[in-house]
Amino acid sequence: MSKRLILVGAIAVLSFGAVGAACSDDDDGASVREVGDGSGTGSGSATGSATGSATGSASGSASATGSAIAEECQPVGDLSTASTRVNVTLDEWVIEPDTTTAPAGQIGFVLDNSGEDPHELVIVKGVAPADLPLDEHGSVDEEQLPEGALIGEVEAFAAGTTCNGVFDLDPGEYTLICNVFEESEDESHLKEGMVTTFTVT
Ligand SMILES: [Cu+2]
Repeated sequence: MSKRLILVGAIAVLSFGAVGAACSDDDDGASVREVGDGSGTGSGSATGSATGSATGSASGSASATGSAIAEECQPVGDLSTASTRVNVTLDEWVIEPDTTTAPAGQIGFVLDNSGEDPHELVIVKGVAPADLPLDEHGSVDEEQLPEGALIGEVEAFAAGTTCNGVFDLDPGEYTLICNVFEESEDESHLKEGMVTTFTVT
């Protein structure tokens, strides 16, 4: 009984302290304005808006750098519809399919990023590795590829995870590329060696 009374007393003191703090904040007009300017919204929702803007800027920078930052697997198509599966290991600095040929159709690329960086898979048709148009960083300038050559891609996903993409491929010669460019390290994954050829029969 006496314990409970003490607890109630403590809570009363705490609440009083909180109210006191809030009042003194209100009195301090300068600091209240500063919080408001910083978050752009009311100080009452400071936690909510902090989380929201963190998520927003993460996806924003991902698209700005051409997918180099996105790490969540974004599968392309439905792997269960693939007529053939090709397992591909992505690592520093290789792209290693478990086969270099596959029959035309819905080819499912099952990607295993066993490296330490995010990697991606870009599929280009009819342009040999030596003929790829490069930008100033040594990455493929996707806009400069011949029309129709860019078949598709599985965006960069995190190290130690898997992802997949299904692409309807006609017979022909294909080039598989990781076109990630890490600005902080000035490192083009293609230039480091993440490119290989693949034949569809
Ligand atoms: Cu890569």
